[in-house]
Amino acid sequence: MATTKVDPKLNEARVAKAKTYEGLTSQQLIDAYRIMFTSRRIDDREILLKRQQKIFFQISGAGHEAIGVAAAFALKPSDWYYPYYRDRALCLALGATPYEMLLQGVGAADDPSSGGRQMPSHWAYQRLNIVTQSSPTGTQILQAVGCAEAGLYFTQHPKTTEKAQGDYREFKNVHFEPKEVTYVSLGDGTTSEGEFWEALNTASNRRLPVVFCVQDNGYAISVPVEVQTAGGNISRLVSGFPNFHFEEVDGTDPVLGYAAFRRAAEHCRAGRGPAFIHAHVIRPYSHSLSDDERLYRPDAERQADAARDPVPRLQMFLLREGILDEKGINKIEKEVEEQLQADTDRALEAAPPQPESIHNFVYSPNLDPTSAIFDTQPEVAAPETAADGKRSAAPNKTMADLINTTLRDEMRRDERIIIFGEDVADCSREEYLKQKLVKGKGGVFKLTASLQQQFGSDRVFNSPIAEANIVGRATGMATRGLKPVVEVQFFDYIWPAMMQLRDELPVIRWRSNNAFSAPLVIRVAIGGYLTGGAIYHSQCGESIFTHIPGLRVVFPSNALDAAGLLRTAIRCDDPVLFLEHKRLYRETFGRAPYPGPDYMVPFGKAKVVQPGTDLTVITYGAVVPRALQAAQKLEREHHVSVELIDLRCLNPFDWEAIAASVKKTNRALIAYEDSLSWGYGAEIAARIADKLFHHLDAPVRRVAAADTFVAYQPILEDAILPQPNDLFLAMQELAQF
Ligand SMILES: Cc1ncc(C[n+]2csc(CCOP(=O)(O)OP(=O)(O)O)c2C)c(N)n1
Ligand SMILES: [Mg+2]
Repeated sequence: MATTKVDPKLNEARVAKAKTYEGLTSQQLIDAYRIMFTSRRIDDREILLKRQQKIFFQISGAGHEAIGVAAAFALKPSDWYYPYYRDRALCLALGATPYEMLLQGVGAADDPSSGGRQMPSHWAYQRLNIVTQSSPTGTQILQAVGCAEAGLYFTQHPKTTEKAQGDYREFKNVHFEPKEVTYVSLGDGTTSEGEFWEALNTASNRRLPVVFCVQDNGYAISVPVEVQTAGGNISRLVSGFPNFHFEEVDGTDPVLGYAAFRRAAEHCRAGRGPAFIHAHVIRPYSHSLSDDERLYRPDAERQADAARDPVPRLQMFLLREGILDEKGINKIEKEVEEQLQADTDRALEAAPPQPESIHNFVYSPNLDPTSAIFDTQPEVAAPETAADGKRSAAPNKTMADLINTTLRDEMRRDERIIIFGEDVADCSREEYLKQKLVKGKGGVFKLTASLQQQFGSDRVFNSPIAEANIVGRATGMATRGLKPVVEVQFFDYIWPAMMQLRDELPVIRWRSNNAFSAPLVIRVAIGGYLTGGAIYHSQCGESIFTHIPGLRVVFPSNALDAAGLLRTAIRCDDPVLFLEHKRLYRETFGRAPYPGPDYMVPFGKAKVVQPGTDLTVITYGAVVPRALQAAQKLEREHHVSVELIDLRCLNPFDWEAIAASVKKTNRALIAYEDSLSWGYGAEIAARIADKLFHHLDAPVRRVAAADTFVAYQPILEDAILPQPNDLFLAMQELAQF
């Protein structure tokens, strides 16, 4: 409301004395009118500019103005906002300017929401706590839940908001307000998305201070509400969620909307739980400029809507109540028009972004996880003294042990770290632990064992079985400055989170031009060779994620690398997908002594597992020990010297190590566990063929799984996944080429 210009003279002359409307003063209603009228006229102006081809897209907030202004007036600037594209009036009321909105329309470098990267009406204003939004319907809702959880966490752990040196915290400013509320809005059609229900479930269960605002204009593009929503009314369907405050309101009336939001905010701030405001609004300008609603809505229906248009309605109200006369209205409208003309002229002159800037902010510009600060040596482990006084070498730990220890060390070091996921807690019913009735679980693979008992149930807890819920909430938390290290129980079940993983988490920094970021870690148990794992417990598929810019992807093959890379993942400033091969968790291969609490391996640095001169094998994960076995056999039986490279990190990957090796051996084989076609090795093979053609004495070869699924029967599994003998034969053939 800070930017709303109000003429003081107008004020004195026109404002009716102390009368208020559900707590709104006459002056606030005048302000509301100015904002709503401005909002509508920006839409009109953008439509004109689009027709003149001066901007490239338009999405209007027409018909939704009143509820947006009501929300902004009832909530606080220190609250958090996850709006959707119809929330133009909300953003104006919170302090965004028409000029800023027009900058996004023209795609200007100075567009504060995205620097010309996002369509108009994709709001993001860092200074106003308006968090970057995207285009997929509904992805904002779980993030808003995570945002609210972060606010509560900061309230309970205020010290965590302090800056710290040497990791992501150096660059992540945290601010919060006790009793803050998170606003999230969506359309009626968007309530059909599963993530909407996942968000309500968690907000309800954890009594989170989230105000859900469904702006129901009766349509989702051309699909009417009764087709989207069973029974045609979302309020009825959600009414069973406990701890909620519910409101169903005429969203074209700012006074009623304001009262509803006031009650909702009070409920949230009192810690009673979330609120749900179902606001009935209208959509007078079709879905977008690409849509003509006359194709599916008859005139009579459209006219009935028009009769409820919030802008003329508020104008009539002000006149009827004697708050403003015609002159007063005209004055406001004239001022708005003049300002908008000036803003438009200025926005049309604004410089576009530089083409060279396209790679800026795909990753953090502040902290480079490939750099030397993430390159430390393992501490030399002290030998153990046995009961008889004899000293022996420090015990070798499994990958599972060292991942657990790394999580423990980092949680001790950084109180912003929280862990959640399916079954990761020791025991959700804390009293069983306290009474020592149970030992605790700590993950289906026990990787998080006893962390809840050590760090408390607000830092380590179970999530519902809902992978989008895990990733979406974590994204909201990380946006606020927490460091979620969440677990997806099996790679095979990561897919419900795919919208968050492709369209949200890795894109947040880039699309907001570095105004927002969400560095977090997702640990995922991956891979086969399980003898009975079958289709749904054996999948790989890492290339699907290395294909996503903005997401770091790590895949260690041994205990020491897992510890070092996980620590880098946690301390770094980017989102990281940390892939843990289930078969390697407790393998004898690659065990190592505890490397100390600061051991780190930088991203994008391969490890030469075995140096060689005749042939380069590039691999990672569970294929590393298999390739090593094959290489050793080849050396023994045929005196072929294989250089074996373990990539360890897949994005970024160590091209220098590959190039140096292939230049030396002139032969390259890429081996990976995923099915052959379009797999991770395809990219490496293409690069070698492209960049090292003149160094090659043989074609680039690949060994990978068959292009089918992983079967249950071990005979089939063996035939499907790459085995040491397959690797041996391929190496032998390539060496002989
Ligand atoms: C996940 C997803 N599916 C489809 C779309 C295309 N789309 C954009 S808006 C929209 C309709 C949304 O309707 P509603 O939630 O009622 O919001 P309204 O536009 O009516 O305000 C659709 C289908 C999208 N953006 N995201
Ligand atoms: Mg709708």
